[in-house]
Amino acid sequence: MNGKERLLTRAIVRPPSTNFSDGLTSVDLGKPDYNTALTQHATYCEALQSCGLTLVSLPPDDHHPDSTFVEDTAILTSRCAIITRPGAETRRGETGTIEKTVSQFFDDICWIEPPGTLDGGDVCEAGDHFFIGISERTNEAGAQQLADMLWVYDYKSEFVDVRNVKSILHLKSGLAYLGNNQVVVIDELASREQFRGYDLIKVSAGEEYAANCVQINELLLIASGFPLFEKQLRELGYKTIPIDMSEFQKMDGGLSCLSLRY
Ligand code: CIR
Repeated sequence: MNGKERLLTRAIVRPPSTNFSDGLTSVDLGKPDYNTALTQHATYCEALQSCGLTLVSLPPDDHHPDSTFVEDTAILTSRCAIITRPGAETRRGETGTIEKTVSQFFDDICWIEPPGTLDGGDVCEAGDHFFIGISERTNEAGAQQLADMLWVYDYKSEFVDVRNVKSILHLKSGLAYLGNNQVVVIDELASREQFRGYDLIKVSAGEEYAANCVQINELLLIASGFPLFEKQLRELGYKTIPIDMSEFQKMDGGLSCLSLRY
């Protein structure tokens, strides 16, 4: 299933703004430290570069405290780009700069329109197939619009309703596609029929946050501090780069949210 993995060459990133700690969060892990977040973001950017990516770094946006989580604002495929309409109203204004940046690199751009809402964190690309999460942020109209757009570009997609999985904000908070038919999943998603036919790498209890990992070319970015998961991946032959994500975790963010890769 879905053998082809695309070579990634670029990533859009945006460092956290000074008011980063005013962003949305549903977890009770305390207030993030801004300077530590900046350092962690810089380390993340170095890791992307070590995977062979050229960075397009946008200036911090103080009008939008969640704007460092660029992944939610667009879906970048090898055939087209889709500018999202984020589910949280406070995040809608983030897409303007992203659209300008994306239009420098993509000829084919589509937009999610009202009443649809869609966050990039709910979209998991698995070769020519996309899993689209329906969540508190992505509604059915948004998911359907995206599925229709992807179909035009010869991609297949299927919905995964995660509204009853309270431990995750987005689909990709609990799911990652690593290529070669291998999917990382949290327990609560492991028995979903959409993932039948894939080789599942199940994240151990207590390490659920680690499910949001990112395969970039030959390397796999993972959150540090999850030894069971890291061991599991190493044994499967993955070359991992662990990154401290503590300050972003406090704001409900994971590794994938901090970049748009293409
Ligand atoms: C939010 O609640 O929108 C941000 N604080 C976190 C977004 C994380 N994005 C992602 O998982 N793709």
